Amino acid sequence: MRAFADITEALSALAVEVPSWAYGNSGTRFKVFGSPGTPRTVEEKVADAATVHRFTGLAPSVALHIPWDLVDDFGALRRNAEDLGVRIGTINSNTFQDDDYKLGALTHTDPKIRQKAIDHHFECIDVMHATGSRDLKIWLAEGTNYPGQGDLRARQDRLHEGLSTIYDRLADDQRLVLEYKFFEPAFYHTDVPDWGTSYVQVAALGERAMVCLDTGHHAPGTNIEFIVAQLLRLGKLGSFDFNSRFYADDDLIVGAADPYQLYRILVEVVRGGGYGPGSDVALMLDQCHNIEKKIPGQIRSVLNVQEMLARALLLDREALAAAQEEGDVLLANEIFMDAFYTDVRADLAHWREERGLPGDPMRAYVGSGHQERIEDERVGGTQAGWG
Ligand code: PSV
Ligand code: MN
Ligand code: MN
Repeated sequence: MRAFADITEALSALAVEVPSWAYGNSGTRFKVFGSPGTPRTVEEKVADAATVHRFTGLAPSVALHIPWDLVDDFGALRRNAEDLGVRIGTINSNTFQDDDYKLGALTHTDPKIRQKAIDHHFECIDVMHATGSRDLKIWLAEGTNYPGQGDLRARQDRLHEGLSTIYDRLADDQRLVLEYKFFEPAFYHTDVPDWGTSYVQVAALGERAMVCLDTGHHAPGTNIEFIVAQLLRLGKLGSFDFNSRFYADDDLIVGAADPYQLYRILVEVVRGGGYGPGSDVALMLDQCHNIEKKIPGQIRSVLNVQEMLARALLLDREALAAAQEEGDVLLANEIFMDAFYTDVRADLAHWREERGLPGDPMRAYVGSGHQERIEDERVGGTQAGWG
């Protein structure tokens, strides 16, 4: 196995984008619990993201969701973020909370509704210009509930047409990332259910259209690291939405349900050149904190990514490759597991302290009094966007 000293420089490249909606109140279909200290404005969500960055050094950008995060002046929001030491990252569109989209948005049979959905994406691109964002992330809640309800193939054609129109509107330094999800809110079929469909759709657009992989959007048992390897091989992995799940799209803290899976994914990211200088894969969180405090929930999340990344970087790739070449099944697996089982927490604490960060960001946050302060100051925080 490699020594921790060999990976300290590589570790410095880690940047995990946090979602603005992680700071709002969220819940399930059954209940949204309000929590004290919840942001009342977009500016306060950005401030919370900046707090996560201040304690960890790992979260330099925050993703916005439009229209949840609509403000009058995105230029001012951008400056405000920069003053706090972070920047505005991915802009997420939203075509899932408008009655007009009940039967589809970009795939709807009515051209007026399709145009409305396209116009919404144009508005998102305007926001990107003001915020300096690179990525437009599109997740479409489109699909059908009953066999026969829609023409599956015609819907793909309309999807292509809509995506092309949106893609053509992007500037040369902007990208479109298309997220897939195998079910929900539609239950019979989803128009972008899997990486293959997302790949086919973005490949038809051009070089700056990529796939977004949300770790919670697969059927149980799916080998996600294989998808990562394949998309990197094809040069089409644009971004991740990290979270963890036990059953469905649970949006729990990344690495909480299955840290080994996160390790396996990050091994493929590193192996495929998806991390570090020269890579433009965006590592993002897409999570909600329904019952736990939100800022420390996000701190825990970015630390989990860092911890599993450190283990992935510790993997002795040369020894692994040699064992694979030899066909030594057990040795190869042992080498792979050795890095996973390495407890890197003390080394990471030291690494942080050397960089002027708290060795234990979770305890430092609790000790800082910040949570009590925002709970006193903020009365009447808003929901994440749902419900
Ligand atoms: C959909 O389940 C999703 O993962 C998409 O990324 C959305 O933008 C996000 O959740 C927030 O609802
Ligand atoms: Mn997502
Ligand atoms: Mn999701």
